[in-house]
Amino acid sequence: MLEDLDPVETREWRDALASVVEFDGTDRAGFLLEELVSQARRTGAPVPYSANTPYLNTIPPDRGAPHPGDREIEHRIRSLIRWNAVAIVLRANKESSELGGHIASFQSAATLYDTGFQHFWHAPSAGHGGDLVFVQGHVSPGIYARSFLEGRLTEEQLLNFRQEVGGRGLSSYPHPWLMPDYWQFPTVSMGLAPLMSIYQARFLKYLHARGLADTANRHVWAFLGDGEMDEPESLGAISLAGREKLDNLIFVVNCNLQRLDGPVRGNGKIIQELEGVFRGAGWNVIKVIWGSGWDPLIAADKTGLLLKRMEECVDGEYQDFKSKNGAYVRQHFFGRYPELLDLVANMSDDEIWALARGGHDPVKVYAAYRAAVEHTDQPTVILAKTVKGYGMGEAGEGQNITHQQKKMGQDVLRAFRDRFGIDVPDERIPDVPFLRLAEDSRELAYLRERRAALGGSLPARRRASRALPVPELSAFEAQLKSTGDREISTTMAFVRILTTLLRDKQLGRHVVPIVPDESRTFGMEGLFRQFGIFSQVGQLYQPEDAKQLMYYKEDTSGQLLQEGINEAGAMSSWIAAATSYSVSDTPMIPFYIYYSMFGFQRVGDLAWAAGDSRARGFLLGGTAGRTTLNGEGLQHEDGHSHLISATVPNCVSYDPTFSYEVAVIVRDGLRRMYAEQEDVYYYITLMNENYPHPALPEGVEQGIAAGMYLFREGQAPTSRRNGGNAATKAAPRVQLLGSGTILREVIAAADLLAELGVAADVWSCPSFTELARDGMATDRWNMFNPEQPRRQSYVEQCLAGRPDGPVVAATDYMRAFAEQIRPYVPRHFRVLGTDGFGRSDYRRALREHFEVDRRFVAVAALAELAAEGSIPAATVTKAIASYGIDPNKPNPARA
Ligand SMILES: Cc1ncc(C[n+]2csc(CCOP(=O)(O)OP(=O)(O)O)c2C)c(N)n1
Ligand SMILES: [Mg+2]
Repeated sequence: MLEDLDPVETREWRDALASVVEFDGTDRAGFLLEELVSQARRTGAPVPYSANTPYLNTIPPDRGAPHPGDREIEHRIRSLIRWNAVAIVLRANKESSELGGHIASFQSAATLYDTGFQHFWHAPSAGHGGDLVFVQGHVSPGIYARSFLEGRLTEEQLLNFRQEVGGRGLSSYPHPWLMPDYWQFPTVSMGLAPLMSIYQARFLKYLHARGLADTANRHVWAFLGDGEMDEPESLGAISLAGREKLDNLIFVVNCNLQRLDGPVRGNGKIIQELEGVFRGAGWNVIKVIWGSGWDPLIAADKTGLLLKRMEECVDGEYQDFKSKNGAYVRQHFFGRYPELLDLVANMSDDEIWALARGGHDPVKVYAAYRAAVEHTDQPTVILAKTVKGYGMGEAGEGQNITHQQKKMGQDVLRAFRDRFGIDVPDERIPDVPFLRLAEDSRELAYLRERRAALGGSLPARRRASRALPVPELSAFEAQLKSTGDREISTTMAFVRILTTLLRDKQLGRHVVPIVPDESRTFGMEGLFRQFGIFSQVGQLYQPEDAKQLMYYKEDTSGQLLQEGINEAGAMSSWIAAATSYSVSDTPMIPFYIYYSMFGFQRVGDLAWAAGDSRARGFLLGGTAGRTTLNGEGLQHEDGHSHLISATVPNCVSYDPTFSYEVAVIVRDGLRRMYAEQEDVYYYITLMNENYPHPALPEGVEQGIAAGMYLFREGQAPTSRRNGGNAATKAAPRVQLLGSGTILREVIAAADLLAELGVAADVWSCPSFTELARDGMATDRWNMFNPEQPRRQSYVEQCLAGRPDGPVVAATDYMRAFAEQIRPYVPRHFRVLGTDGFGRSDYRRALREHFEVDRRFVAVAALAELAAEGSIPAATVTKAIASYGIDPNKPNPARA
C-alpha cells in the first residue's frame, strides 16, 4: 500500500468523484476513472492490476430488479421442499446408513434452485425450446422434493430413494440412463458439468447459426459447488465461453465455503479468487454475498470500516461464525473494532444471527438471475455466498462434518421445523413424514401457476426425437468396391464416407464433423473450405492461404467444429451434438475424430458420462493400433482403447480392416441410432496404413455388424507331407481370426501355413467386444434355462460350421481384447496381441517386437496344432528357425 502524503488533496479527489456519481451517474464516473487510469499508465505511474471488486454484492440495493413473486408463499413452499429433502435422506437411512444421501448441500442451495424454478427456467413448450439446467449431483433430494410437491413423484418413489434396481426408486444422482424421462445431464462426477455445460451453450449457438433450431431465448444454467471449482475441468474451458461470448450461459457457484472434508479456502476467500479468474476469462461476474439485512449496515458504513472487516476475514472465519451463534458473531466479527460494535448496538443477538448471506435471500438471488439473463455478449457467473447445512443447527450448520451428515436427532428436527415454520406436530416428528400441499391451498395453486407460466415442469428429458432418413449402403458404393492396386487407409475411406454423408441432401445438414486440431493428420483439410469452420464472428481476416483451393475458411454458418488442442472440450462438444436429439429435438450426427490414444484413456470419464447421457454419434479413433501408428512412440501408440471402450455398456466398438467394413459399420450405426433411435454410440478405430482393399464379399454385412465373418476359406492344400493324398487324410486345419491392420498379417499367415500343408480359414473380426457381449448374453440365457435346448453364441455358431482344429486370434491391441471371446471358443485357442509399451520404429520391426506379424501367427497356429497332437512338435521348432525368430527374444509385455 502506498502512503497517503496529502490527505486534504485525497479528500478533494474523493469529493469530486462523489459529485460526478451524484450528478452524472456511475457510468460517467466509471468512464472518467478509466481515462485517468489510462493517463496514469502512460506516465508510468504504478497502477496495480486487480481483477477484484470490493467484497460486496455486485448489484447495489437500489439497482437490483425487484422480486416479482409472493415471497411469503414462496417461503412456505421452499420450507416444505427443505423438509421433504431432509425426510428423503433420513428415511432412506433409517434402518442402516448403507444407502447414504446428502442433506447439507441442498439446504445451502434451496433458494438458489427455488428462484430458478419459480421465475426463470422454461420447460420446452410452444415458443420455447427449454432451458437446460445442470443440477449439482448431490442435491438431488431437493429436486425430488419439489417434484413431489408438484405431484410428479409418489411417496413410494421417495421412500425408494437410491433404490434403483428394478426401476422402482429414484436415482442417487442425476442419471439420464436410470431416469430417462427426468434427468437430462449427469453431473455428479465433479468438474464435468461446468465443462459440458459450456459446450451445450455453444452448441445451442451453433444450431441457431446454422438454422437448424431456434435457440435464441434458451439459457444453460450450471449449478456448481465451490469445492468443485478446484477440478481443472471446471475452469478449463471458461476462456472459450468468454471468447465465444456465450451470453446464453449462466454458472451459479454455490459458495458455501465448504467441500467434503473442510473449508474450500480456509485461509482465503473463494469468492474473490473465482471473481478474478472469471473476470480474466471475459465473464460477467455477479457476486451475491450479503443478504438484504446487511444493506442498512453497509449504507451506514461511512468510514469503510465494515468493508475492511468484511475483507480481512478469511473463509475459515466466516465458516466458524455460522457454526456458532449471534453473540459469537457480535463478539468475533463486529467486536474486532469498537465502531462496528456500535453499529450493531441496537440489534439483538438473534437479529445479528438473522443477517443472512446473499445466497439465502430471494431478493438478492432474483436480482442476480434477472441481471444474468439480460446480460449480453458475455457469459455470467453468479458467485452466491451461502451456509453449508443452512438450518441444520447442531446437526451440522457450518460444521466440517456437515457434508456427510445423514442423521438429524429429534431435537434438531424440531428446531428445523420451528425455524422454517413447518406444520408437523411433535408426535409425528419421529416419523419424518413427507408433507404435501393441500389440494385447495394457495401454495399449490401458486406452484402450479408458476410452472404453467414457464411451460411445465422441470426437470424433464425428451427420450426420442424424429427419425432421420438413413441412406442405403449403396450410397457408399465407392467404398464397397475393390481399390485394385491402389493403396489407401481406412482413415481415407472414412473421410470419403463422411464427405458422402455431408453431401447427402437430407442427412447432410445434420452431420457435425469435430476435430481437435488434427484435420491435416487425417486428411480432412478439404472439408475446411467446402463446409466451413463454425465461427460466431465469421472470418475477420483474409486467411494466409486464401488463394488456395482448400483454404482455411471460418464462417458464421460453418459446419465443422474445430476445437483446437483440447480433447476434453472436443469430447464435450461431441456430447452436446450427440444429445441434441433430446436437448433440442434436433437429431445431429457428430463424428469426432482424434488420435485414438488421446480418446478413451484421456477423457474416459466423459465417455462414461456420454453413455449415461444416452449420447448418439460416432467417435473415430484415428491413427489407431500399437504397431500401425509406428513413428510416434510410446505415448501415441494405442493398443488398449478398445479395452476401455468395452467398459461403456452402450458403446458399440469396431476395429475394421477394410474400407467396405467401415462403410457397413457406419451405415449400421446410422440405422440403429438415427432410424431406430437406439441409445448407443459408436467407437470405430481407423488406421493410417495404406494397403489395397478388396470388394465387399457377398452376404457378409450382418457378420460385420455382429463382429465376425468368414473372410477366406482355407484351401485344403495338397501338402507335401500328405503326399498329395488329401482325400484319404485331411490336412490339418486352423481357424485364424484377426482385426484391424493385423488381419492382413493373419491373411498372410494363412499363406505361410498353406506352404506347410496346413489349411487356414481366415475370419475378419471387426468387433471382439460385440462378440463377447453376445457370448455373455447367450451364456446367461443358458444358465437360466437349463432344460431348454442350449443356445449357441454367435462365435460358436460361426465356428460350428468349420472342421475341427485350433483357433488363433491376433490384433494390434492387448491380448485381453481378443481374449474376451475365449469362453465361446470351445477349442484350443491362442491369442496374440500387443501387450507392453509401444515405441517408435518401422511397422515391420514393431510387429516383430510385439510378435504379431505373419510368422508369429503361423507359429502360434502350429504350436496349437502340436498341442492338439495333429502335427509333431518338431514342426514348430523348424518353423521358428526357418522364420528367423529368436525364441529367446525379450518378452515385449515387460520390455
Ligand atoms: C470427480 C469427483 N471427485 C470427488 C467426488 C466426491 N464428492 C462429492 S461431493 C464432494 C464435495 C463437494 O463440495 P462442493 O463442490 O463445495 O459442493 P457442496 O456440497 O459444498 O455444494 C465430493 C468431494 C465426486 N463426486 N466427483
Ligand atoms: Mg461447497
